[in-house]
Amino acid sequence: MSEKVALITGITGQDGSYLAEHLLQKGYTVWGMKRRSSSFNTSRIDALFANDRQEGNPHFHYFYGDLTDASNIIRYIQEIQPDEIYNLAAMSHVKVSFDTPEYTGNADGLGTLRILEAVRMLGLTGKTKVYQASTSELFGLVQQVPQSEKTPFYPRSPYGVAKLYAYWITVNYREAYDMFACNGILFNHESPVRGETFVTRKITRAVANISLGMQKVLSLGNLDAKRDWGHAKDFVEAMYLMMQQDQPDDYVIATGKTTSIREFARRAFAEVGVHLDFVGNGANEKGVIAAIDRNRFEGMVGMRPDAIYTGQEVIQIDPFYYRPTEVSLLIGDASKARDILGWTPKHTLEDMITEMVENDIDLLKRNHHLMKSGFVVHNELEDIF
Ligand code: NAP
Ligand code: G4F
Repeated sequence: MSEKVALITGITGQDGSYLAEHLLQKGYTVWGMKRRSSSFNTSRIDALFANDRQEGNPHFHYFYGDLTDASNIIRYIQEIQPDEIYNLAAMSHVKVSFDTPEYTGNADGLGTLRILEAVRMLGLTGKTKVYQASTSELFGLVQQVPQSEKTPFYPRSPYGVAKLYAYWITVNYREAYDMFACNGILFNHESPVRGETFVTRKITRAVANISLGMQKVLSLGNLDAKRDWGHAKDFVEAMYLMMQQDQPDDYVIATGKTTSIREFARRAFAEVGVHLDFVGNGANEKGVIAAIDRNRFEGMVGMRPDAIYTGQEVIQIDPFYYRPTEVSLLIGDASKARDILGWTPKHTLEDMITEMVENDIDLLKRNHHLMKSGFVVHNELEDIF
């Protein structure tokens, strides 16, 4: 077993939670950086905390911090003396970055510099390895298909531009100070704990809601965009593998397959036996129920499909969700990661959609049961994004 100490920023996020579990299984001591929040936001890592009700994991610890606070970052890196830092924290929503461009630049761009600089100032360049959560958003208006480590970048959002700075400052610190600093250029990756405001989870939650009669219609933006979607569990393993190499380097992590938002929605509804037709164009396009496989619906949802009917419009376009500049097509070439890290994805998109839909149906049923007992379990204002 390893005796290494890892520090993960973004511990409360999708990737932070999966990576923490992965490293704890490998015997690491894990420290997570958590932002102070006015409400509970640790649901993804609750099982790791020790409290009055459970023992938790004795090798898991957290501290309060923020990527915009250099003094806090320096203090904790000094105290923890990590062998590996995984910088996963970010304002990670592309559309929101158009509304908060300066903050996004500060947290996602300069935040990375603060971590690298802390390692350098503290004299830890020979000890502490740094992983930077880079992104396929760097490719933006793609200059090549598929995209590899050699493809020129062309970011299309304040988020992408901030991550471009973070990418290059990581490369620069590696070259200037001989640090082990690497970029994982990860394509989109999802899971049952994906944030509810990203399109895949927004769709799978809506499939559950609509099936159980708790939502009528799902509003989406650009259905034509295509993404290379993998599973977050596979992708955190790639992060770990990059940090175990003798030499630091940058790697594209992707499945090599691309799917449109429209097709993802079609497959997610098909999981519960609801078959969609898409009619109309642009902002007038609609997803309409063409047929319902009653046996499949009852098998998956656990009740007769009384809440829905053939001809029902379940998807509509709301231009609110369009972005000022869009990334239309992402498809990655991860052959370098396959050849050097021995990494290939284990999950298929089909299995992941099944897992996400099943999870959202279960969650909704549990929450519905709690709500009927008087508990407030979800604030629907979260649906504005
Ligand atoms: P996520 O679920 O949105 O998690 C982001 C994490 O960052 C959360 O823990 C969040 O804390 C934290 N955070 C945000 N701003 C912060 C700040 N100023 N200081 C400290 N912590 C802050 O994102 P994810 O999907 O796990 O992605 C992890 C990383 O990979 C991100 O850097 C993202 O940009 C990048 N990435 C993601 C994908 C993908 O498809 N998932 C692909 C490529 C790259 P709160 O819980 O308090 O909000
Ligand atoms: O799910 P998304 O919001 O993810 P996006 O923009 O690709 O960004 C994610 O992946 C990046 C890696 O490439 C990460 F770096 C980033 O942190 C994040 O995790 O949107 C995917 C696509 C976009 O083209 C968007 O325009 O779906 C389209 N879309 C259509 N309707 C929508 C919606 N996206 C969202 N969030 N909500 C919609 O209603």
